[in-house]
Amino acid sequence: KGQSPLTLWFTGLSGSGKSTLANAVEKRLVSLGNHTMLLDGDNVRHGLNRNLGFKEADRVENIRRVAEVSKLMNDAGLITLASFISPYESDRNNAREIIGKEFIEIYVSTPLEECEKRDVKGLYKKARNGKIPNFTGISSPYEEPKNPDIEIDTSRYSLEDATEFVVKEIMKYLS
Ligand code: GGZ
Repeated sequence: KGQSPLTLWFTGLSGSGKSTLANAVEKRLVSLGNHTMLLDGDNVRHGLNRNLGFKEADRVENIRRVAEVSKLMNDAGLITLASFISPYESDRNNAREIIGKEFIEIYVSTPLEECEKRDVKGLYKKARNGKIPNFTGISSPYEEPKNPDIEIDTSRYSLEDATEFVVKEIMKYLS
């Protein structure tokens, strides 16, 4: 299948496996000959969005800017993979409005219990101890997508199988 611009929008809790999955999906898409751009907190919150934190208004602006950048990347012909908690339904809807029909919502639905058990960076522990305010799932809301285009719970599959599943679903949107 040939190149057609898309924005693959990964939403889910911290530690749900969004970025790991987005990275693996990106590798597969590149090996199939696609040109991609991956956006996540690591490359966006340290640069473009370094002035934003985790209050509601900052998250709203974070997602708005990422949606606008995703749109620009799509206009350049790239497949964008955007991996952000994006906890508010209204912001994801707004991203869909900005990006248009290229927007594909991928809900990484790994349960909070599992994310907290993984606690890869020790952030949940700090949040429980009150050391990180407004932490998603603990002291800040996560509004579950009601009708995602793709849903995957990474606690139930190997990374390989999860990647395979998501890539197969994405193929339906590639011309
Ligand atoms: C949620 C936080 C917070 C708070 C720091 N709440 O697991 P991580 O570390 O690597 O991913 C999380 C990342 C979330 O940034 P996003 O840009 O995806 O968030 S949003 O879409 O809501 O704007 C986590 C870290 O930042 N982190 N403080 N309070 N996650």
